[in-house]
Amino acid sequence: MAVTSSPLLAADRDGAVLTLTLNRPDVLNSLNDDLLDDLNSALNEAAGDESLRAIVLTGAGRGFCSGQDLRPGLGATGQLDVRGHLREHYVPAITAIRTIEKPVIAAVNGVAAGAGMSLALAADFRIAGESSTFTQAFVRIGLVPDSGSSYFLPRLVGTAKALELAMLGDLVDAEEALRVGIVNRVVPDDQLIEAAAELAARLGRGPRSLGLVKRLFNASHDNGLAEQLSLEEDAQVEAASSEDFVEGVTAFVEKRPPRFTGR
Ligand code: T3D
Repeated sequence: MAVTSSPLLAADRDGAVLTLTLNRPDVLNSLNDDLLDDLNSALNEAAGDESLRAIVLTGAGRGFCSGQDLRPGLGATGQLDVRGHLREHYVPAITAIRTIEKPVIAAVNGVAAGAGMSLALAADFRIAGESSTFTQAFVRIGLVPDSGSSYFLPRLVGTAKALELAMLGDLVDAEEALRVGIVNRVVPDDQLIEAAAELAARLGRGPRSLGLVKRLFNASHDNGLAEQLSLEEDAQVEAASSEDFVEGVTAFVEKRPPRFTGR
């Protein structure tokens, strides 16, 4: 099944891997409502397709994503309906990245600013091109971190560093992003897509339990040990009843590599 492409969001499938490319390169892939809604729809379609087993999110051109499209300005009233806007467009997209039970890799090919950085932080893996940069740009225009940045960032880098990034809004380069734990790895720019595709293909050959790992880790920050142990029980029961568990144990006994199907 093909996931729907749109002029703002290219959806390309290669076997079990779906690559979603934000496609507004002239404005460093800044986010408007249509792009956020297309992203949300594509992820929902992907969630329903059992044969898709990993997702790469990247940007066209020299930027990953520069956050909210600021060009429309504030309009005649000088005010935005920020609450409605976040609820209707940003929250669904960020929630879709976190709740899809398939690994999502952000291949950060340039600047990730404001909500663009939030998109990258919401992913399960971040691979950065060596010239990529990250900024909590919100504060530069008098806003606060949104789209999950205030949730993901302290969990990834600790409160002290997260506050520094959020309050100063400075640009962080890829090496610094790696050092503080924003990204998993940095690769030469011209190898970024290949590196992301390789990781996605590997994850795409993984077992059904990958989605359950994501479910467990999503919950772990908000749970106490007792709740988390109970959630692990539930997830393990589900994993143990998967075809991939049978295949994993059979392959071990037969001393051969497993051939997982994601079921
Ligand atoms: O509405 C709500 O619900 C609130 C939600 C808010 C969420 C947010 O994301 S708030 C944060 C919004 N984003 C920003 O504040 C970042 C703005 N952009 C920048 O600060 C810089 O562009 C960058 C640091 C990202 C990159 O700088 P640089 O020098 O590499 O590129 P540039 O020359 O500034 O940008 C290239 C073009 O993209 C330029 O257009 P031009 O002059 O060639 O026609 C620039 O205007 C455009 N662009 C960059 N970012 C945005 C943008 N156009 C619209 N919106 C943008 N966010």
